[in-house]
Amino acid sequence: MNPWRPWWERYQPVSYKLCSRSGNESEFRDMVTRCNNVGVHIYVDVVFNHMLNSAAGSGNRGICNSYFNAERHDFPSVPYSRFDFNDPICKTPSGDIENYSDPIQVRYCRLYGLLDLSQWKDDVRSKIIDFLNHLIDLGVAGFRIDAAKHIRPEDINVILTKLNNLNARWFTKGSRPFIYQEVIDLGGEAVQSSEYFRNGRVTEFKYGMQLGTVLRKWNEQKMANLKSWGESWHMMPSNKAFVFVDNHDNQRGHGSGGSSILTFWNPRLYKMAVGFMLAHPYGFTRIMSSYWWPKDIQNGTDLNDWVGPPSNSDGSIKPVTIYANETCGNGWICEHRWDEIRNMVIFRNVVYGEPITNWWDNNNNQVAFGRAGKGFVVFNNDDRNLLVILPTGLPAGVYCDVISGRKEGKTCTGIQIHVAANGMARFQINYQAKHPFIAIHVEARL
Ligand code: LM2
Ligand code: CA
Repeated sequence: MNPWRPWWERYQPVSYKLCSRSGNESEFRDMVTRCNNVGVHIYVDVVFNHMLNSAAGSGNRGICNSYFNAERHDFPSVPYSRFDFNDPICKTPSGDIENYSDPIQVRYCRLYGLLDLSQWKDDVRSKIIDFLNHLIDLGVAGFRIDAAKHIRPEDINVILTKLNNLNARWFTKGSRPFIYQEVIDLGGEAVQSSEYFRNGRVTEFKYGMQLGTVLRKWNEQKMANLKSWGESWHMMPSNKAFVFVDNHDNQRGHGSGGSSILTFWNPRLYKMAVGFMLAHPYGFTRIMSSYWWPKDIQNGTDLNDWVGPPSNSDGSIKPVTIYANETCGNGWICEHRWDEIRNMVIFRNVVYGEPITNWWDNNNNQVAFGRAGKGFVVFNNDDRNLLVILPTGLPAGVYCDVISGRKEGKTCTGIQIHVAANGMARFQINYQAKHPFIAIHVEARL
């Protein structure tokens, strides 16, 4: 393939066999079992809007050696044939989506030339349902529905109603799969996120774009403006929103979001953005975990935006090295293991369900807020030091800042914050600090 083994080959399926260069079905089953046994749930990125590119030719090039013939629309491993695709319905000259103001094109034409499946047909639906139910039976907890904008919400709905309950070996009887649909809606197109609300959560792409803009201080934005963060920033209702600072597409210039998106390449601002996201109650949050690639920006685009995960010369993926300090190596970034991010995930769980209280800002880029007596955060994204005494709403005590360190038994490896009997505490953040923010919560009290 040209380019060689791009990461996006995964978005061009030729079968629903569970086998990729990440492993085979028994390895997948083993992973799901081991993860579920320690309380880590797995959500599968499922691609059923399309198969591979119409110009991909024919052969047995799939990782599982499945035969396909793109020109004849023949995928015997599923099986799908010519009658299972939308070509007769799409009316554009190219057969591709040409105009996003026309919902018919968006749903029934080819996204980047990818052969577009007819999810309105029972035959196609039943193949998709069998595929998803197989994953559910193996123990997965839910799905990311790739390219949901290009599938009618009513077709997704029919598929979802036919899904099995989650595997009772790990989940409460009667549990339903968690669904998040990938719909890129920045406004101004025919298809809108709200059409998908009844099916589950929907990706809110404005979130990372706007938060990146604020932290970069572009368009005269400042963190103080985040006081109203949420629906009033033209974002969907919090209980529908699936939010993230970056994803596998927009961290490398694909998908949507553009240059304001923050990623691990900009770790200081990135940690602040992820920290803010996890501290703030809006939406259902996802954190990214990445691999390194040889980014090569020429005239504003990355020539290596296709490069897949760290691999050997035969294409096999390199294992994740885990160092003594629990971070990753061998090309794996593992943002989810960075102390500040991991500790903010704990923060989010500790303050879950509590509203924002005690908002403070300096009318610029120094802000602070609490979560109703469970936690408190302070950010300094100004070019000047911060020194304030603020009401935190927290019970009196000595707290360990989980950004500069962590609580280990009765001691704190980072900064200690003294909350007085009246809830007041003194915060100092040097603007040149490695991580210019502080987070304390009731589970990190000394
Ligand atoms: C998604 N959401 O709706 C994924 O988040 C995104 O990563 C997928 O695109 C997309 N849908 C289709 O599943 C990726 C990648 C594209 C890539 C496609 C198909 O962002 O760049 O397109 O997967 O592999 C590639 C080439 C493109 C070519 C296409 C078809 O980059 O130039 O278009 O394959 O051969 C002719
Ligand atoms: Ca479609």
